[in-house]
Amino acid sequence: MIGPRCLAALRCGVLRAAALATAALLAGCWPQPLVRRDAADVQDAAPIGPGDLGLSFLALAPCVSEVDYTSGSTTIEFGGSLGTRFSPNCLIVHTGTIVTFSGAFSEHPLRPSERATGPSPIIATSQGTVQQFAFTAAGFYPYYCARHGDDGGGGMSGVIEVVP
Ligand SMILES: [Cu+2]
Repeated sequence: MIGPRCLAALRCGVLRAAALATAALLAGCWPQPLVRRDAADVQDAAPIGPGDLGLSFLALAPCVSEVDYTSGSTTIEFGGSLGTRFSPNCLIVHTGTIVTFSGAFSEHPLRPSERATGPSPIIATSQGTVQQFAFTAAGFYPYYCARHGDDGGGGMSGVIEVVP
């Protein structure tokens, strides 16, 4: 005997599967997970690892390889003795992490990149020396210095990768 709730769940599951299959076919990449891709990413589309929710690695300049990313510290320092760079500039964190940017924003105005995979928690900052942003959604969040970098990942720039 199948109850109405079970039937609804089955129908939902079937619809979801059909939608995923259709989207995958449209993307021309069945049966790989659905991800936003660019040309560089095709060469490196390996999954992040166990527990990831279908989010595959996305090569975004200047962090074009998985080995570019460092974990551990959640503070990104810049300017001063570091010069015109962020350290680390390619940082991987789990969802729910608060990342701290530390340096002179007046000399290195921080900007979120348009290339982010979703709404970026990074807010344009041009004053002060410490700013914190909470990353609640998995994805890739590039950023750059408006004076020494650019939105394409050139110069003083970086990416924060957020995994579940
Ligand atoms: Cu700068």
